[in-house]
Amino acid sequence: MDSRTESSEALRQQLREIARLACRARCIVVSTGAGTSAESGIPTFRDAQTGLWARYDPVMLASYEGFVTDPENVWRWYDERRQAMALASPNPGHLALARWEALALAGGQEFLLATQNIDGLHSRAGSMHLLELHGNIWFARPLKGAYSEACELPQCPLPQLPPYDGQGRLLRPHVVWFGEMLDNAVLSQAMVTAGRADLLLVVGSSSQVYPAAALPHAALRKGGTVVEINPSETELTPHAHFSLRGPSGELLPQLLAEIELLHPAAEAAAPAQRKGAP
Ligand code: BJW
Repeated sequence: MDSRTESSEALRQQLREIARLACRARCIVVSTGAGTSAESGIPTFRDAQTGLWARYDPVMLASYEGFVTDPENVWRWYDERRQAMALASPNPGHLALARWEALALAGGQEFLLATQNIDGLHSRAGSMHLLELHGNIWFARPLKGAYSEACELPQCPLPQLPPYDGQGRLLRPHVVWFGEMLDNAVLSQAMVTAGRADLLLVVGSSSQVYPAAALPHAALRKGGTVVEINPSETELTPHAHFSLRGPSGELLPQLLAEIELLHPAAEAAAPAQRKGAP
């Protein structure tokens, strides 16, 4: 066996083992970051050269202080990103997560997807039990308003920068900037569910930004199994039980294929697909 065959066999064995755990788990949590959308053409933040923070200053563009200094500049950046995201489509990784969730729910398992992404691609892929920890770029809220005042802002590009609401209040993107608290209800649901997860996957995140990066540790403290999917090592790698090295648009469909071979709900959900399975 050459080393490439050996490593692809090792990967297959890991995927099988994770699939076994996925079928036995009562509660599954998947936590995604920017890398999950990379294969949809949306740049990550911290990747050298291609990451947004290699080209833009996060203090000017992703902080409350930057926004109040120059709301038009910040909105221009978000409007450009909205235009790029509007052209993007969910990739095979997003679709595999949505299909896995459907199987898990059909089998009576609890399944939660907690994403740091603001691009809306998980819901476009069909994910239902979804928490958007850092908000959603397709929504806006008054600068001095609560999270609950967020409303959809579908026009793209925006006709006026910065946008105002019907009462003349300056709107801000419905996202979470550095130094801002996450929506308390959203964060506590994510933390509590992670704490009871038998299996937690972290996909496409550098695991540097808190509190999202704390989710796998909540699972680890209660004895949950943690799996990382990422082409590179991250701060989570030393703590994860499994680290699968590669793009999520390839590895998540491979994992789903292994789950579909074992999952009791797969037969009912897709009998035609299973007939061809080895
Ligand atoms: C692939 C792939 C492929 C590539 N397949 N994978 C000092 C000062 C101020 C604050 C702090 C401080 N120290 C700590 C803090 C707290 C701070 C924090 O964690 N900072 C760290 C950076 C040090 N956190 C906060 O401020 C949070 N709030 C908070 O803690 O409130 C309490 C508080 C209140 C007051 C004061 C202090 C604390 C809020 C964090 C909000 C983050 N916001 C952003 C912008 C969102 C809006 C927007 O998009 O414009 O969220 S920043 C950015 O980072 C974005 C992301 O969601 C987030 C995480 O990034 P992610 O998803 O991990 O992406 P990358 O690029 O880092 O990694 C991509 C990965 O994908 C890489 O590993 C690749 O290898 C991989 N990859 N291709 C799979 N095909």
